[in-house]
Amino acid sequence: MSSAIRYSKSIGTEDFEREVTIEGWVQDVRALGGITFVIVRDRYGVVQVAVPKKKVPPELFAAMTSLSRESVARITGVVKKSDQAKAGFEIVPTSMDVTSPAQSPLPMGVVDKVSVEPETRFDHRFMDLRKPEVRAVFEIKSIALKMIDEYLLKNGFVEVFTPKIVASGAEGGATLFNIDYFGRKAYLAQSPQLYKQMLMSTGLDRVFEIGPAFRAEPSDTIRHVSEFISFDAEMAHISSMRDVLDVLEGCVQYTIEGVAREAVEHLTKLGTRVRIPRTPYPVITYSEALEKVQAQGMALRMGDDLGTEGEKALGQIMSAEGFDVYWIVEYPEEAKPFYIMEKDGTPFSYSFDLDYCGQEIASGGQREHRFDRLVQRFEKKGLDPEAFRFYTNAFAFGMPPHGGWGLGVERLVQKMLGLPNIRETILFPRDRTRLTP
Ligand code: AMO
Repeated sequence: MSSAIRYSKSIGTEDFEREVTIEGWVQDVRALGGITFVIVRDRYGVVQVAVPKKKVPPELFAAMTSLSRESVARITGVVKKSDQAKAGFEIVPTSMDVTSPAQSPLPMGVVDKVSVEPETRFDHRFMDLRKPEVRAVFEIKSIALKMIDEYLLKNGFVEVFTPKIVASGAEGGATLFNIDYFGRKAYLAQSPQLYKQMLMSTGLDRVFEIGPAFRAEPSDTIRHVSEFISFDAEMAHISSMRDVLDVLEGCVQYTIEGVAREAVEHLTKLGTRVRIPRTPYPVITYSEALEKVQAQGMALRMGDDLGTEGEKALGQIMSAEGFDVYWIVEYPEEAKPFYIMEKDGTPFSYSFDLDYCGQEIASGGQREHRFDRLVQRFEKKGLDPEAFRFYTNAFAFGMPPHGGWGLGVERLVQKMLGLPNIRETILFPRDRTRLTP
């Protein structure tokens, strides 16, 4: 806000009997005859403006009484102590300017108690976001991203940006979005996988990227969208996959603790608290996870994806043991992409998922850094290594052992705040049916 305009939360007892100017959305107008109350909302809260008919000019009284809801008004007035107003004060106006009138009827209510269909909310997201509890999620998401940055920069990581228009996918053909690149076939990046790995051969040995990732997800679920923010990292010169787990565990814990500490105001608006996960995060192998969910009666076989239901069942088992966040490691090699290192002599791989209350939030692993073995893995997966020459080249001329992860930022925020649907953590979600707003 400009220095002349005050936020609701900045006004206090020291302002009593002084003149201030506020600007915000007209949340409510209550005309009681001799006095009109106008509730003005800004980013941080609301201010009650009291307009006594006898004490203000008639034109001002008439203008304030006929304000339409959700108009933006700039109001100058004197701050008066008030025991009736929630904030302990109210403003008696001396002038008012409607900086942007709102048409009526409104496409949806902002403070009405009636519940609005999700589709209506997302169709009019600008209006939906006027609700403090809806907006609070994005204040919290921003704090979470700051925590991630802080932790990684402290730990020697360099922030990088890799192309989002790419020539080949890394996460399977099924979820690629095709684009026409000057007559050539190209795709929207599903993940920075190939690029962050190539950087490991350069000397930039710890990198991270927080940016959009695109997946043509065919299914409508509460945890899949077609555009999400992926927090990726890659680190070289590792001794084992455990080095990677340590950094990601440190980062996730730092982020959750940081949000619990620094986002209190926004968490209160949302009516929630963040539970601090117990550390160290327990490590269970895929085989153990499978046994645990099989014991609950789920018909999963070795090699099967745990799936939404399996992850949920495991979440309940782990939470009963006091753990909200836990590792699942060593998935079958068959289920993992070409870039994951095999655990020789077993059908498993050096891979992991990080699950938070029954939902995968990150996956990663140690990568196959040996050129010959990488080529074999391409062949095993039925992929042509030549098509990935730009990537495999980086392995033919000196590539240190390395590993990393991709974490869905929205899934982390969703789980941290206990939100029912990932879309609540995205300003303008993209899914199979939604391309606007
Ligand atoms: P993966 O495909 O498991 O791994 O994705 C990593 C994380 O990204 C999030 N995510 C999604 N979030 C919302 N909507 C989606 N459609 C969606 N798809 C994925 C999840 C998931 O855990 N390259 C590897 C990572 C690596 O090995 O470094 C990868 O992309 O939270």
